[in-house]
Amino acid sequence: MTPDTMLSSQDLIQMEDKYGAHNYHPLPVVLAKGEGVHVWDVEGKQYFDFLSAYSAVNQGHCHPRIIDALIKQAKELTLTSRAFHSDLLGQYEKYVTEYFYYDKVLPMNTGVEAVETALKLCRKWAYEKKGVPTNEAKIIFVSGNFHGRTMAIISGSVDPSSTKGFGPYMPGLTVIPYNDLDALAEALKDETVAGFLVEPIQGEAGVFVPDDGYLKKAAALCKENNVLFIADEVQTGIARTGRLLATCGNCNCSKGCENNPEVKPDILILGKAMSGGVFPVSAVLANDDIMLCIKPGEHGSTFGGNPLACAVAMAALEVVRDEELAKNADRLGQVFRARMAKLAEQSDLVTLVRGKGLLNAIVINDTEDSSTAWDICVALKENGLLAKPTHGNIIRFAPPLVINDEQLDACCTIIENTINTFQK
Ligand code: IF1
Repeated sequence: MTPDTMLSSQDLIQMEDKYGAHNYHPLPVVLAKGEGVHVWDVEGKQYFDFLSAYSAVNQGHCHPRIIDALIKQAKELTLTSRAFHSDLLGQYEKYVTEYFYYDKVLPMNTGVEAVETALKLCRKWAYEKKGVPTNEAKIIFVSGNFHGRTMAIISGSVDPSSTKGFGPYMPGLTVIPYNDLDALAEALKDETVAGFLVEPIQGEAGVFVPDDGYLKKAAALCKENNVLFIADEVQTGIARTGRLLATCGNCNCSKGCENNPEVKPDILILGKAMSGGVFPVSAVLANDDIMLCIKPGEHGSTFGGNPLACAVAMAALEVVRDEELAKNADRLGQVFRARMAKLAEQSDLVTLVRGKGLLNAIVINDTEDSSTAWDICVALKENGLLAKPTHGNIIRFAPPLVINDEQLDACCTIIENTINTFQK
């Protein structure tokens, strides 16, 4: 069956509607090609991609070095399962643990699988190392979180669109307010607490950046109470926030280092841009005293650590380092927020801009349930820029980190013109 290239966007949308589950409400655009910061629809119209597949395409669409690695490895060996060793797994594990400065990595595929893995690892550590009574370990989540859509993970969500109609929920998870150290200190008094799971910046909630020092102090409170600090960097990691990791300090180098992180998570969760959007690759990193609590046969997955994923991920991480994407995100993120701050001053539609690096959002001056943010995104699409609202009246802007000054300038102009001419 060869794809029919003569079908129109309308034909293809109708086909998805007829034959596909209705678990999404996409913007009315049908993409057929991607390269760098651009994507094209089936009619050949070009757009700037300002979502980057939710920060999976940090390296730009179809980065040649990553695609070459994919094609080369695909001709050799794609999957062995973990019943056998492969020639790439050990090399990948060495590369990734040296890149992020941890003893070991447990390779998985999707972000949520990595989060689930981190929770299982945390519980195992609690029983084997902390001495929490069996089946009593608790893990603290924060409100506004988004860690994926499996039953365990939604059990720690407070968002009805993630939880409604999917009960009963998994026990052992408690939820406290984000960016609230007093609430964390209170929750940590419970000696059965094993871990604290947090996004350094809450992406889906609307790009909420916590107060300066929150992560560092939260990590210190966890240490004082012998609780694991678990950072979900699936969306904020891999240079997106102007640092290699959002938990890094103020350095914006594009390589892992151990000398100045603001916070060194006990368990680090990565996904999305680990592969530059070319293949599902996620990872859980930890040091031996934690990682070795999981023994042979106790966890895994068919595709976890497959040779194709290893080859793609090493190429994708090389690109981040060689093209200094963290530095670029840091610098152009400041340019972007300055332009949007000016827009907020002069427009009654935009109340503020917030974010870090090239993970930013504007807040639209309307109620959560209004269609204004959505309508603005449809207008942006007409003007050649793709973005999507998160909750209600917040529009997230997250272009590929390979964007250059001219492209960013053109995109800011598109956003400004669209907002300034928009009629509710
Ligand atoms: C969808 C949201 C973003 C994540 C963090 C784990 C995961 C995600 C911080 C799970 C995934 C994706 C899921 C994707 C849309 C996107 C998303 F809108 F759903 F909430 F980015 F904000 N931790 N986020 O952001 O990773 O299993 O998806 O690989 O569900 O449509 P995953």
